Amino acid sequence: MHVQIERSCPLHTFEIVEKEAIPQSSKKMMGLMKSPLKRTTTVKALKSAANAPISRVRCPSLQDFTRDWFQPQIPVVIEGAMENWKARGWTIDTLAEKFGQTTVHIELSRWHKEERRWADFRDLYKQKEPVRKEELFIPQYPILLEDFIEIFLRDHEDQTAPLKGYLAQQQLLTDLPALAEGIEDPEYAKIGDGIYQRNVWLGPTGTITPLHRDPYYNVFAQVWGSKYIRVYAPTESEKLYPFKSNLYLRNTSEVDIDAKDAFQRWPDLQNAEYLECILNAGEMLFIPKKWWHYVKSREVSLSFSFWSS
Ligand SMILES: O=C(O)CCC(=O)C(=O)O
Repeated sequence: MHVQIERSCPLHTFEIVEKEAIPQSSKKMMGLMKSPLKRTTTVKALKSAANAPISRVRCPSLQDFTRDWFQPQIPVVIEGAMENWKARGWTIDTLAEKFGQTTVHIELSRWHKEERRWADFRDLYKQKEPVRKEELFIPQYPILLEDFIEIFLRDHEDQTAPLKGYLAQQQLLTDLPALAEGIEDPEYAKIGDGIYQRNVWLGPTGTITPLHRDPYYNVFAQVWGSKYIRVYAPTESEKLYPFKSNLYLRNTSEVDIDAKDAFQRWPDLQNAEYLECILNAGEMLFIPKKWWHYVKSREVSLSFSFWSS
């Protein structure tokens, strides 16, 4: 019988790769690259595996991560690198108990009947005059964390409820140092110019962050629950119908990935190659800078994203 010995990720024993270990020339090249895929072998791997699962590695050393994923700009799921995070043992009760009295800001969405999906940023900026009486989407609704948990997370699996709440992209780690004690900044997120922003994402089943891209590297850490994540390389941009008219939506695609008639509405979408994964609790996903991503929660979920430039 083959017995596989599980290796947890002793990051502190890794030899730290100094920033200068990435030669200036390749840094420059990375910036200039049109295609994020420079190494021929990788191009082949991705081409032949269009619409394929994102590769998985277990606790790569920083050198291996830098060489195989960071420098060539290829997404990868990293397993086993969050073993010591206290927050993995927390529940919504722990959060309510520790931080319940904190005012947080959530995204509040109503069901968008015409589009047959929850409203989001796309509707906020697209709203035409006269502005709807009934707002479809409120981006920063203030609420006590314990109320958010009671109203939107606890026993709240009813997908037909009139409102969905999502604590999305909040920088709570600065306001709540005790929350920051539950996690550790991933070494993988420090390779570029250092961590620029830490975001907290806490929400019920079925939250959707529509297809968009950020000007940062993202080490996206899934603490509880799981998420379906789909990513498209920057080379696919033209097939993804980025909003052109609105300044605020330039990093966002018009495409509704879940729409049954998506290929009729956005015909080039069917030619866009993507990679996908289910990101489980305890796993991190490296999303290279400017890669498009679409994220949907499959359970009550807590994630942290570490953006670096
Ligand atoms: O988890 C989500 O809903 C979205 C995450 C995301 O877009 C990000 O970290 O940049």
